[in-house]
Amino acid sequence: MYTQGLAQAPDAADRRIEDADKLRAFQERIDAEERIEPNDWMPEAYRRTLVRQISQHAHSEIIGMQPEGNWITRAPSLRRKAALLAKVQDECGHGLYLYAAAETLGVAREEMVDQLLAGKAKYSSIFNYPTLTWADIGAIGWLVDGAAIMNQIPLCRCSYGPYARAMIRVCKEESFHQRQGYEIMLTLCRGNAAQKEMAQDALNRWWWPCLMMFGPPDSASQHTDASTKWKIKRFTNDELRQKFIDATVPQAHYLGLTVPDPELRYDEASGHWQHGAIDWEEFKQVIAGNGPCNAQRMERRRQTEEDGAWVREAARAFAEKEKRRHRVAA
Ligand code: FAQ
Repeated sequence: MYTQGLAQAPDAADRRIEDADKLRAFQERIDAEERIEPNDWMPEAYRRTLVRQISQHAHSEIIGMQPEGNWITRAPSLRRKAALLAKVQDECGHGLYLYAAAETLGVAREEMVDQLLAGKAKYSSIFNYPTLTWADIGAIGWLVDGAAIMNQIPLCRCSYGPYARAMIRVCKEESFHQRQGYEIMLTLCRGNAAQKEMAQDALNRWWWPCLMMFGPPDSASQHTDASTKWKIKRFTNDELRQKFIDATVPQAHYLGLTVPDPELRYDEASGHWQHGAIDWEEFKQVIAGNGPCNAQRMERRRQTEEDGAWVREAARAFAEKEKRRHRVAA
């Protein structure tokens, strides 16, 4: 027994040294701005963090089709309908690239989808708010896509190659979405008094939830430190939120709209717009499942999964048939 113990001890110590060496070499690659690729060694915590963030991101894109999908049949013109249809399809495509990026980390798409359907995986809080009027479609493009771009441009430089590359295309498409949203708002604001009021009402309802999209304040963010060290995140939640506010307030002024924050003021010294307090209790409630549309969004997603079962079955049967055909040919 004693001999066995002696034989094992150096092995364990050797493994620890080897792991420490690998960890050091990994961090050196990150610090040198090298990209980490799927077959490279990576610490388990880095892999887990990426799977968590990328899968949440993918789920957000997929659930995020619902609020706008709600208005496809009611778009006010053929031009608006075509643009909205294309936008919603783009969001679906983003979800698919992101699931594919997460799969390179060894997690199956089915597993990620199961976690979402079981209520174990998160998706962005913003998609739990209702789209009550056509102006909400303008506000989502302008503000939600605007916030998404602010968050995702730095992700194009994320240390994990497949995620960073997926983000490049996603950002290009989000930028078109943001412009189509702003153009809807501009049209409404140049319209009659009722249209302008509709635009103002949409801004009133979407402003604060959009600020929450960037995540909890830095003081309460659990993952920022590790994600920054690994260059997954390049900016903190509060830094990105501030960048979004600074970019968006002048756009609201150009539209002739009022940002629904009585404490908002421009600080000459710092060159930033200072904002009032965010209702973090509301944020907590929404991510805990108690937002205005959480139940509806999940029910719709589960129903869609059920309705699509025959498509997946047919695709699997076709793939099997093709595999057999190739085997026979070979
Ligand atoms: N909603 O420690 P942190 C879009 C969670 S895509 C729900 O700060 P982290 C396109 C967080 O997961 C929008 N949960 O976390 C579109 C964590 O919980 P966990 C989605 C949130 O990861 C437009 C906990 O709180 N974009 O809009 C939220 O360092 C129009 C502690 O937070 C992305 O996912 C939230 N808002 O920073 C589609 C971008 N915020 O996992 C359709 C990628 C935080 O421990 C129509 N993700 N949580 O259980 C990220 O950049 C980061 O994950 C953050 C959060 C910044 C969201």
